[in-house]
Amino acid sequence: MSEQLHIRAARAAAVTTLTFAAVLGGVGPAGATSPEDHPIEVSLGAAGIQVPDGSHTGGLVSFRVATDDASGRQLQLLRPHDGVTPEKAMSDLAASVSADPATAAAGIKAFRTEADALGGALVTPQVHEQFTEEISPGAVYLVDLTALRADPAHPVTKRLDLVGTSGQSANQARFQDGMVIERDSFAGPRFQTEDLDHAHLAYLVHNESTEIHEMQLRPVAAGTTDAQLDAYYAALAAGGKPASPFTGPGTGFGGISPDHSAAIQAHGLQPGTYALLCLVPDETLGVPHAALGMRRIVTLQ
Ligand SMILES: [Cu+2]
Repeated sequence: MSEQLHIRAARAAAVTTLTFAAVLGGVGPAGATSPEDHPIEVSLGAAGIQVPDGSHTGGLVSFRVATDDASGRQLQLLRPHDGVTPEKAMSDLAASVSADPATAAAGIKAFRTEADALGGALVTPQVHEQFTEEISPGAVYLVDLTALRADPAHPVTKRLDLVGTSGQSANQARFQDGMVIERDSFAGPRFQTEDLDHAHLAYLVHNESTEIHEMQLRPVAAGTTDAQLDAYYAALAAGGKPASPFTGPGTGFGGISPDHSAAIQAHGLQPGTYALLCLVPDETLGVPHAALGMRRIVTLQ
């Protein structure tokens, strides 16, 4: 199937799934405002994870994530499956961010079977990220993945109880201007993009792969090519210490489980050249998916 045909088929499948869910869930109250206009504001930093008090509803749920940490921070949202404790899921998530490939591979594989990864956000003081998806009522957990990497034994987390439902479903989300599909290929996991060309627009991210993936945008110098990015990863794989092509911390969307979709939008992201990367470890090899080819240079206006 050609890339364009494949993207159209994937979009149709995603829309069909979302429409079906909407029919089951009923139609939202007339005149209700979109959760995207009133996102749950999350801030990450040295003081932990801050979320406003008060009740939050399930259905179409939107988060806007910010940080005051100059090095940037990464938030991960998750929901353990029935019968799995949040402690168990978080301990395997902690293993997945280990620098040891065997530990990382076992950790991410166990985590995928124990919990739904519901996305997240990589943010800097300059770039806030908003993500919107359909989440049924119940408990979800926010995890500071940056803090988890630094101190796996002491997760910084926040439980959020989604009570009731807004009655709004994913197909009532705002129009998205393009799409990023995370998919498997014979050569390894890949990003497939459609109209990913503006820094400030909204995009639909859909994971049709069998593993968890994220979508980082790391700034690189203008004119950086895919061949240069490939050469960097080839040198790393060969055990070298190549000069980093990255000129700043990553922003973007955190890990989502297979068959999940979300709408994402960056606020404050500057036009420029970026490397689109997934640094989630491969379930077999434990190396980041980016090292297996899940990377691409994009230019955003
Ligand atoms: Cu990945």
